Amino acid sequence: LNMDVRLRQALEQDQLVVFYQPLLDLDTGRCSGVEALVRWQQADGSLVPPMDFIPHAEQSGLIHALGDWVLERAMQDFLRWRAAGVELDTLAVNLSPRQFMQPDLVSHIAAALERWRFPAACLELEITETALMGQGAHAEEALQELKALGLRLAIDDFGTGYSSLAYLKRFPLDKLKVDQSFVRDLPDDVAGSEIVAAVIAMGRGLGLQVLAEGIESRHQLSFLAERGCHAGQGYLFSRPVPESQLLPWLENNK
Ligand code: G
Ligand code: G
Ligand code: MN
Ligand code: NA
Repeated sequence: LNMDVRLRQALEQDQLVVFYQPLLDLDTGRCSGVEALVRWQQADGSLVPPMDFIPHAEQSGLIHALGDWVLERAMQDFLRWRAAGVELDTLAVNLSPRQFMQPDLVSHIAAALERWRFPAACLELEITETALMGQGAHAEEALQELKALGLRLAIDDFGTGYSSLAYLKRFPLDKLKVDQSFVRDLPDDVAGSEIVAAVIAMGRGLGLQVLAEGIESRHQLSFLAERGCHAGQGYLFSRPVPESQLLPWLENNK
């Protein structure tokens, strides 16, 4: 069977699972939220990473159904944690370029918020720079409409896309997620360190929250915290974990 058919079946037969990776406030060390990251669970229990199927879903158009599924599953999980008394402010969900181009994206998201009575201020959509570019006025309009729903917007993989910085002035953004490629070699890599420090300063100056991705070591963490990075995410804190492991992790990391 080809990938497209198998993936369609996976969606229908509930073979996709959403993992969650904690987002940490670097000032307080507190977990402020999670990023939802989809995986495809095979019959033998093994997990196919999103890199191996998201591009196919993008090509076939299945990304719309898949994206809706991830969003709604993640919303339900998040509401369940909150009902259990866990204080989380942020559910971050990735939007692929094709999802972002979809003309009825805004009404889709609005309907999902409504359906689950989800607090819009807790939802953060992650969009890459590349997805925003080459869309003319559409990108700005779509972002304004999404903001009008009350949710938050983050630039994912910041610094790696094909874009100019001009969009930072025009678009109603809330957060920059500094790509892990800049964080990986901190603090030894001089160029990388300068770039990260400058991005943090620029983000702060623009009133944006700055989150560093891919934090794996204490050295990276202290470099980032000293330079005023607001938030972080990475294996140092936690890998993306299945739903069942998130509450125990939160309990152990209060
Ligand atoms: O999960 P990993 O940990 O391997 O994620 C790899 C990539 O897959 C990331 O770039 C992430 O943005 C993307 N990704 C993960 N989950 C989703 C999803 O639900 N929707 C979209 N569009 N991309 C996702
Ligand atoms: O959406 P985005 O492209 O930012 O996806 C984040 C990706 O980074 C996912 O594949 C996630 O599993 C991965 N990731 C998260 N934390 C770390 C980390 O500390 N190190 C590395 N190498 N990858 C990470
Ligand atoms: Mn992301
Ligand atoms: Na990223």
